[in-house]
Amino acid sequence: MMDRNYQDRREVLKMIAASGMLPLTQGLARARSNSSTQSQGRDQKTTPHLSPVPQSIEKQGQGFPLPATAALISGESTDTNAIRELEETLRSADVRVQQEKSSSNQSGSPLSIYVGIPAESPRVSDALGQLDASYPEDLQSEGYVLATGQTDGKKRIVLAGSDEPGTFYATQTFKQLLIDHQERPWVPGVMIRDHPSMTRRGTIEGFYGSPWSHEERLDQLGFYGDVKMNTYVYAPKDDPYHREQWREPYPSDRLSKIGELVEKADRNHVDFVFALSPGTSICYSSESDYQALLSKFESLYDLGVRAFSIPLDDIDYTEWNCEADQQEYGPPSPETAANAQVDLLNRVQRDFIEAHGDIEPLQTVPTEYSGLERSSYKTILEEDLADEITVMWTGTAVVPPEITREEAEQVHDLFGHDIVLWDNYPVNDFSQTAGRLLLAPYRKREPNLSEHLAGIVSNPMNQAAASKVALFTIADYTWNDIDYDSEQSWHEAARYLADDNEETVQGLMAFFDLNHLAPRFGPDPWQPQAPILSEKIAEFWTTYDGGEKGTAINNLLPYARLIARSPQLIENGVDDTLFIRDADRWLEATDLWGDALVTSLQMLAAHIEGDDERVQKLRNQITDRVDQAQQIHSPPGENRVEGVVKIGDGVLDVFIEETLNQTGASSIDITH
Ligand code: LTM
Repeated sequence: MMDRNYQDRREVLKMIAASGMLPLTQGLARARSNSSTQSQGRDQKTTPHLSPVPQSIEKQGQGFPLPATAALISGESTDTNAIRELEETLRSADVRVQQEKSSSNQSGSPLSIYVGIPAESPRVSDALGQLDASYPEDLQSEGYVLATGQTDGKKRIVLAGSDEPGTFYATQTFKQLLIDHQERPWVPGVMIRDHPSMTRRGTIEGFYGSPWSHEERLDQLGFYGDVKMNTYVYAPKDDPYHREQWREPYPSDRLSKIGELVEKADRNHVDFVFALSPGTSICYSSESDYQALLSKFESLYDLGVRAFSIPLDDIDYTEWNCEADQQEYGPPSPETAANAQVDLLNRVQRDFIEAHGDIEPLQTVPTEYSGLERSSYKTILEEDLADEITVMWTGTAVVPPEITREEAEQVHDLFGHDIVLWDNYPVNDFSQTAGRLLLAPYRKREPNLSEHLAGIVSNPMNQAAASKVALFTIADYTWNDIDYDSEQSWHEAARYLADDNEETVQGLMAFFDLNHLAPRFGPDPWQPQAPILSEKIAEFWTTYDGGEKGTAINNLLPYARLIARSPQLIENGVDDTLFIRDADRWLEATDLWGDALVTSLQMLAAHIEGDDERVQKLRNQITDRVDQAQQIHSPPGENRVEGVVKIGDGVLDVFIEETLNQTGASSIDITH
């Protein structure tokens, strides 16, 4: 086992930033992601922001400024994606790169960067030794060691992966490591040993409503590379070729688009998992149905897909789709459905997955996909489903209030198979989510679920780019579920979107807070609305009711102004055009609600001064803004359930209503 370093990694990062640094004068264009996020006008980056948080970081020496030239030494078999990422990072930092293969002699460059798998590249292994960086023999798959330092007057950077994805992830971390310095970017002196807590980390496009566009999917796959997610399950409920017309082959234009996705996924070390949901109409005992399923899978195999899923969620197992199944399995029931499903899944695992020999084990979503109650359906899966098949589970409910380690252990025992959590967050396809963007961080998942879960895939919103806020934090959790800090991760998500521009980060955080509510199937959300604003409002009333009315107003006013300015800050500071497009109507509503909030405080001030005329004018302005905000609907055709756009509902509107009630004889109901 690798030695775990339980020091607070963020403290180490601060120490790294503080050590040996000269005053900062000049920014550098941060080497950016391969997703569409490209920001301008970022502030000085004086501390590395490493997200996901690595398992172990140690400070090692002072670091050094990145020279203008560097020798890049890679092995013959070094991952080309890692090399591409590294070259891009170096190019953005104005470093001229001289390529060297392992066999050639050492160059005279002031900096040598070694990249590859030590077991395959002796020079990578030697360079680790020169930096006194031990490489754990048992480093897990997708793990890496990143070491920087100077010995014998020579600067060295080593990016050593346990495998190709590990090497790629080392380059992603290196990209985040560089900080701003006087003339040149600064390479902090570090020794990072890292690996993921969970094997599967990613998303399942498994919602109802408008599927993601091709552009959105390509953008997502680049983003997953940035945040070290490795799984994208293609399962959009409303793609007819995935579910209702599952037997029909994809038309060639659609197939070629999927081919592009597979390629982009490969470039980012993401497994493109193709899912087919035949459950609404399949006749389990029909050979022609089985062959239709197989030939659909084969057509995807030919495109390069090497991971498959058969989700059987949201189907009726109290009826068969054909008479032949009644003959074969008996009257419809959960048990006979389980038998038929097991036959299908095992046959695909054996005849397709194992026959090819280069495909990952099959994944499935059972019809009973939530809860922890024993049932004969689950017992049949536990006993008869081929051992290799991975089972997805959504938690104690379709949208669970939390997930504990004990529950994770129970579900593993219940199904007796590898369990991947299909987490229905931040999906917004059910009625309680109408009019909402869900922008809270990932919370209420106990640390160390990785002890019992093989992974987590998030079911995101129809709004792909807006889902990046939650997904960023889920990536952080799944990579390192012991050290995960939801608040910190949430800020890092804002920083990622804002490209480190602090004002934009502030605007985003205010906006995220107003879209924090995460509903369940029922009246009680599992994450509350606007916790930051709620706290500020509670403080406001304590001070106001304590008789310090002016102080209360002055204390809240700056935050109210930040809310009112946040749409502009975001539109100017976030270069991810897909995010801006997704958030467009919510930004428009925030503009109006923010203005109403500021005006409500001005109205209270006028009321205290006894300026009744101004109070009336401001009252009218508030009701006008609120009326306008309540006309804004979620984009037509996007979500399964549409509605008036919700912004800070239950907090912001209630506060404004209370201020109106303070200043007028008649009470007005303006709540959402
Ligand atoms: O959660 C599962 C396994 N299936 C469906 C999803 O397709 C849907 O997006 C979510 C949220 O409404 N609920 C489901 O039951």
